[in-house]
Amino acid sequence: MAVKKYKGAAGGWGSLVSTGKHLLHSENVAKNVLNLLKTNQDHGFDCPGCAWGEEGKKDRFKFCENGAKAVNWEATSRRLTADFFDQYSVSSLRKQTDYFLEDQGRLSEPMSYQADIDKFVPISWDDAYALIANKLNSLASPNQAEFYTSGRASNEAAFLYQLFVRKFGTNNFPDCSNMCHEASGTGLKQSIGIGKGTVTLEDFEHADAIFIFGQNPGTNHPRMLHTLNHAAHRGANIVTFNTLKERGLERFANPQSPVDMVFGSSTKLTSQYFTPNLGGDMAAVRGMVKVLLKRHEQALERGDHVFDVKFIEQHTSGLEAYLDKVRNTTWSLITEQSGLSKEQIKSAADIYQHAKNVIITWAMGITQHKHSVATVNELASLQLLFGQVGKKGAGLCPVRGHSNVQGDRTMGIDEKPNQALLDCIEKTFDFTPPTEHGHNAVQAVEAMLRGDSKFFMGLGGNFAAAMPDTEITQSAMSNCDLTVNIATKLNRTHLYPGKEALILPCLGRTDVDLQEGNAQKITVEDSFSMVHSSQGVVKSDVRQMRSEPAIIAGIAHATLGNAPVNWLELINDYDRIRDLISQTIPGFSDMNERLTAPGGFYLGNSAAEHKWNTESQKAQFHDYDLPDAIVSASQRALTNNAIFVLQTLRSHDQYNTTIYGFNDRYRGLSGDRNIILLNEKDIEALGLKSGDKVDIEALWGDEVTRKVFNFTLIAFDIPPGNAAAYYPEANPLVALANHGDFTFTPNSKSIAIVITPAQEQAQQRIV
Ligand SMILES: Nc1nc2c(c(=O)[nH]1)N[C@H]1C(S)=C(S)[C@@H](COP(=O)(O)OP(=O)(O)OC[C@H]3O[C@@H](n4cnc5c(=O)[nH]c(N)nc54)[C@H](O)[C@@H]3O)O[C@H]1N2
Ligand SMILES: Nc1nc2c(c(=O)[nH]1)N[C@H]1C(S)=C(S)[C@@H](COP(=O)(O)OP(=O)(O)OC[C@H]3O[C@@H](n4cnc5c(=O)[nH]c(N)nc54)[C@H](O)[C@@H]3O)O[C@H]1N2
Ligand SMILES: [Mo]
Repeated sequence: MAVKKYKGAAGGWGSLVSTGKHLLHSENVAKNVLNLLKTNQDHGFDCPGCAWGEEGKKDRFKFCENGAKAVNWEATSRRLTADFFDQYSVSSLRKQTDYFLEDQGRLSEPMSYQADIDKFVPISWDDAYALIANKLNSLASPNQAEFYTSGRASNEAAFLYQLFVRKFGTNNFPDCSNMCHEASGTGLKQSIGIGKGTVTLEDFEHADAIFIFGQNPGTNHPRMLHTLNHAAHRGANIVTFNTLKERGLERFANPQSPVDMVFGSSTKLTSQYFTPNLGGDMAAVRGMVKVLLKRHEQALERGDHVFDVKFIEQHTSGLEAYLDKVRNTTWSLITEQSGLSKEQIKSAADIYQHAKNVIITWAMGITQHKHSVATVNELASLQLLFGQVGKKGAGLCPVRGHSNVQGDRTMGIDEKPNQALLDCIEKTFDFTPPTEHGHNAVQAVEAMLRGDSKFFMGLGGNFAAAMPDTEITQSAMSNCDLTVNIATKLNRTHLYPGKEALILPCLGRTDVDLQEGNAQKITVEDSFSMVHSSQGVVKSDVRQMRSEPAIIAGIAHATLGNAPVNWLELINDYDRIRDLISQTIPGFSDMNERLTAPGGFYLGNSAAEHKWNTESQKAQFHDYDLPDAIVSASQRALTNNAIFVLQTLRSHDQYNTTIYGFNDRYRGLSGDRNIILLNEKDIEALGLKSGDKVDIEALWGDEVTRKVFNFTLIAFDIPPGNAAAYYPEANPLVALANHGDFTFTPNSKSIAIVITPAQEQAQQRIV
């Protein structure tokens, strides 16, 4: 384990060196240089990295360092074949790291699990489809099957998947969004009547202030740094609320700018950086509103106003109840919970008040807490008070994770579908889809554990590693009769097979997808509701890989025959799938034609047009109390104050559960992922020192012991009482029942833990 403070700006030469290393590691250098030049271009593919949008400009390079890692990781020339599976039993593979599993290369033939020898052996595609169809058709109820989706699936794949599953008869659609931005969708729907962000990329060019909450764009949305860089150069204020001092939010050297690269110059991005306690953002925003409310009331006495009274009058409902709640929230609670002083909160309020146009962005630091929906409501309320929704340069911007997670939901991957969508499906396909709500990700695990659900299918992703309570989730998988994973790379989920199991190898975003000799394109929707096409460019050695739409169609055909569509015909030309999407999904009329426009087409946003699809038909203020403390007074007393709130987060060298390497460059950490960051004073108070090995136990009020062992303690710039460790290594600490109000999103950023010196006899666990 090495710790060395990172002194440079984000981006810069470090990014280029790292991009080069990952190119070499892919063993496909020449091809991948060409691939990178096609990333996010009109006739290329959508970056399989994040869901940030594309700027319209004709830049030659539209990829970032971490997008490059994603491309190289997928477009490797290494192939995982039956020989590999013959060498290793499943139990022996479990002892390997996540890095090892994925680094073996691309899955290249369908494999089936043989429990008697504990190995995967080859199976033909037809036999695999038949096995799935037989299992599904013999279930006592369609609700005994779970159909997971990870957000990389294209619109075409997602549309076919939901159609197949609904015709089969269930709404059991657990998806990665359940662990991710679910609270953004839920909270925004309650506040402004649509569960998507209201801004477009162009709005960033007109914002005077950009407030960034709980997000680490330097690592997770690096192309956002270019947008912030432009904004900072224009003189816009960037205000950051992040529990950690993240380098990527402080300074940026543009790797695509010759001046920055040659002269070593960089731009200061954040003008004010606040480090609230984990889960303290709602209190911080409440504090800002309290400051601004007082100023507004003083202004009223002079016959003036601070809030946008006209907007409030015309467009909103619930103001008085909300303001009463703000008045009644005490400063002592606000400062205690946020960990910020009244002065700090005032200075944030100053910037907010004096900016004409404000954008608020956020990600997992806001959405993975118990009170995430209420926090999203609070962010929306602040913007509504100032009419900062639906005007140029302003709005609400949840920055999505997976490159098509927003599109998958639009296509109907939704365990709680609205009736309008179901009516549209019924109209196009002439069958009545199920209306009963299905399982989200947590409910799916619970149902599999109980034995109520007997079948699991994953369209991408790494369910068993991404979900909390690792051991429990893994045993839920093993409890199934049949598990099926459609995947590009081997991962931990595949190592927890049901009684029977299949791994089905698929093409990725970068691969050429040939059907009937013609290259097909797919489509995705970014964080800004832009739908555009993506076409793979790598003519790789595909062996037996099939495209996701083809696999879904094959399974659907085997299970349902030609109902409600001729599945196999659709696959010959994906335009046919898009014609069905046009007929079914609102906003997608003439999809094939509109896709020909450079950059694709904009879906629109009702709130941005000041149409409020809420119950009151107005934008709605919500008057929640601030949440209970994450750590209770009795827990504090019981542990003699040696209790911390832990967040689990991403390093610079990973994509969710995919580990590219061990260098968390901007945090200056390398070599090890089993680490925990703590304030230096907290380490001292524990009687320990940086570098010591510790065991970490979660405090959750049930019988289960949740513990990870031999983590290295590291002193870090983090507020006292707060801690950070990597996901997925720390996932065993999150109880399945520790989830967000209204959403069931695991509270991956608020886990009460105690830390003790590592026991000598402690066994190292592999997560
Ligand atoms: N390279 C790369 N890109 C990715 C991903 C990846 O793993 N690798 N994952 C993709 C996915 S699916 C997603 S959802 C996004 C995730 O993007 P992020 O949300 O940026 O991901 P996290 O690493 O979880 O980072 C959370 C950030 O919020 C801060 N934070 C945590 N809790 C709090 C809090 O309570 N308050 C405040 N103010 N700050 C807090 C943390 O310090 C950290 O900087 O990125 C997407 N893009
Ligand atoms: N503790 C903790 N847990 C978390 C989080 C956290 O911050 N903390 N974050 C949560 C979040 S935000 C998310 S989104 C989830 C992510 O959960 P998932 O989306 O389930 O996980 P990923 O790691 O993105 O999935 C990686 C796998 O996807 C497969 N794959 C990659 N590309 C493709 C493709 O094109 N097609 C197919 N079919 N398969 C492909 C590969 O086999 C790879 O191993 O994890 C959540 N879990
Ligand atoms: Mo995510």
